[in-house]
Parts: sequence; C-alpha cells; structure tokens
Amino acid sequence: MPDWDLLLTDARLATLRNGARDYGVIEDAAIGIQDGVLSWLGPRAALPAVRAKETRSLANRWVTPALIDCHTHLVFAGDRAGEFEQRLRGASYADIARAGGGIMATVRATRAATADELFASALARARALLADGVATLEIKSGYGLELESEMKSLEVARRIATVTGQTIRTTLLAAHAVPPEFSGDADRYIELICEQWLPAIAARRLADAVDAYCETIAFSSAQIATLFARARQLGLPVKLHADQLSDGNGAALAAEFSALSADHLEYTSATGVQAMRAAGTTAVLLPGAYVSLQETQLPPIAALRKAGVPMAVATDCNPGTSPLLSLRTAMALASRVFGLTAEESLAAATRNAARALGLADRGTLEPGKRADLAIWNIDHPRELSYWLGADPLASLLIAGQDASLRRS
Ligand code: DI6
Ligand code: FE
Repeated sequence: MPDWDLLLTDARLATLRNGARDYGVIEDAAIGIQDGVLSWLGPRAALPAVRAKETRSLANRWVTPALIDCHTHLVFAGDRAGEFEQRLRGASYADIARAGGGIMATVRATRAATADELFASALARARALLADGVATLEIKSGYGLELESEMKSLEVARRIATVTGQTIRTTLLAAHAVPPEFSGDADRYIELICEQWLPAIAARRLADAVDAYCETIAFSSAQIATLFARARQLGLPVKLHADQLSDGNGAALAAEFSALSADHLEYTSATGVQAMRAAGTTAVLLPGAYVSLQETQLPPIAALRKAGVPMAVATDCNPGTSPLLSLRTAMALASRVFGLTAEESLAAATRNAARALGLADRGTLEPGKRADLAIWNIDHPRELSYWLGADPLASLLIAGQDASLRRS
C-alpha cells in the first residue's frame, strides 16, 4: 500500500452511507486520503499501519461529506429586491411578470452585462456557498435566452471552478421563459434551441445537462418533450422545474425521459411520484422558493418517502423567487417547513444531491469516494439543520486540498 498524503485523526464521522442508520456515525475515527480520494476510514483502533506524509488531529470535530447544491441559478446580473418589496406590498409574482418584470428584468440585465461583470457577482455567490460547506454546485443558464448570452453564462459558470476549486456542473436552461423576440411563438423558440443551440452547446461541452421550466406561464409538456428528446439524442441528461405552481404532470414528464431530477414538485400527484420511483428520478425540494413565494401547497413528502424516491434539497439561488445563499439554511427550512428529519435534510444536501447531479463519486464518506470533506464545530450532525444563521464550518477539503474560505 502506498503512503497516504493525509491522515486525519480524532474525528467523528457522519458517513451518510446508503442504508446506514443514524447518519452512519463512526466515533473516534480516522481517515486516510490518497490522490484526492478517501483510501480508508474507520475507527482509529482499526487503523492499518500505513505511513502518511501529513497527519492532522481534528480535535474530535465532526466530518460530513462536503455539501452539494444541486439546483442554482447563480449567474445573473442585477437583483430584484424592488420586486420583493412590491410583493410584500401585495403584488403577485405573475402581476410583476406581466408588467415586464420578473425573469425578463433579469434577462435584460444579464444580456447587458459583460462576462467579467457576471463572473464577479457569481464568484461572490459561489464563495458564500463555499463558506457554508458547498464543494459541488450546479449552475443553470436561463437569463440570456439568446445563444450568445446563454453561452456567456455557461462559460462564466465554468470559470468559477478555476478560482474556488469547487466542482461546477452546468445546465442549459434556455427553456426558462419565452424571449421577447419569440413572443407568442414558443414553438419556434423551442425549435431553434433544438436545431441550433443544443448542437452548438453540446459540441463545445458547455452544458452537463438540460433543464426546462414546465409551467402554464412558461413551456408546455409537448414543447418540453420535443426539447428533451433532442437533448437525450445528443447524450445530455435532463432535469425539470416541475409542478411548482400547478400540476402540469411535470414529474411524470421528467420520468419519461429518465431525468436525473424533477425539482420543486409542490403540486406533483401520486401518479407523478410513482413515475419518478420507477425511473429512479431524484426529487429536488426547494424550500427557499416555497418560503419566498409564500406558497401554501406542500410537496408530497410523505408519498415520496413512502415510495423511496430519494429527496435532495437545494438553494434554487435566483434573484426572483429564492435569493438564498446558504444551503444549510435550505436544509433548516426543509426540516421546518417540509418536515424532513434532520438526517433526511443532511442526506438531501449530500448523498441525494450527488445523485441528482449524476455524480457517483461523492456525497458519502466511503473508501473510493472523493475526499470532499466538511469539518464542523458542532456536537452532533443534527445541528446542521438546527441552527439558523450560524457559521459552524471549521474547514473544507476539496479533493483532499484545503479550500480557501475567504469571502472575497
Ligand atoms: N426557478 C426558476 O427558474 C423560476 N422559479 C424557480 O424556482 C423563476 C426564477 C426567477 O424568477 O428569476
Ligand atoms: Fe430554479
């Protein structure tokens, strides 16, 4: 056996291993890391006789898999705090959109911004997530709605990884809203995405997946089926904003295309849940949007749990419906508002979030997984969903390397 690069001792592990009970806890544990991967972990008493280039005591701190934010719209210009105030005074999300605000307001600002401007604001947001323990995040386009601006957003998203060391998974969300140039002709817009944009973006490998907004105010099931068929043909997996404001049969549509995930799901029916179970599609719950929009229809948590559909939780960070820059706050809200147990919330931001991104190499602490580790100043992992507004992260390792947690 070769030497380890790093040996961590005096650790308490929440491994979140699939099927493990009680967080998969291992007390008085050690971890061996080699080439950015977990070589060994277990009780210190069972530690094999292997030399390590560096040994660190964690002074009995807790270690969990680093957090994974599997649904964000992190790249955008401007903000919509003005709309937030309007909504607090009684205007609805739909009223504001009809008056030219909403997603379109962000599209205008994002089109006008340079790549460097978009990069600077998105980087600050990625660093806020990093300081919360997030080593992997998904970033969607969808505020460009023209090929050049969508590519600009995806390139900016990719660039963040080179500075923060985080893994960034990019998703093309061109089917987020019908751009003004195609007003009244969503079919023709979808056709353009299928015929020109998807092949161009696939050829440049700018997107790891394709998403769409299935809603009466956005795109129909038929339009999304056309888009998804083309994406799958080009080898790109799909995911869907499904059943957030109404039951549009979005969960079943996502399942039909073996989607990695169906997200939101407030109005998903029992049939939708069964379709997701059969397809192995992960449910991504977004309590930040639920709370910000003051929704009252809860996603079918009990049915998802009973069917064994894996549940993930994400920030949905976006300027309109979820200006949320803390995945732990999303976990805390998922437990309080959606009724997830603290263990379910932690699994939702680690193991199941990895699944929602199709990443089999992370999300739990097991030999062979990436050494993406969050080290916490807490007395029990349940506290990760318990505290609101705390800052318990002691340090973060990404592929075995110390991440810099400075915020600017
Ligand atoms: N995700 C989205 O893409 C939309 N809602 C959501 O939860 C709209 C985002 C926006 O208003 O900018
Ligand atoms: Fe979203």
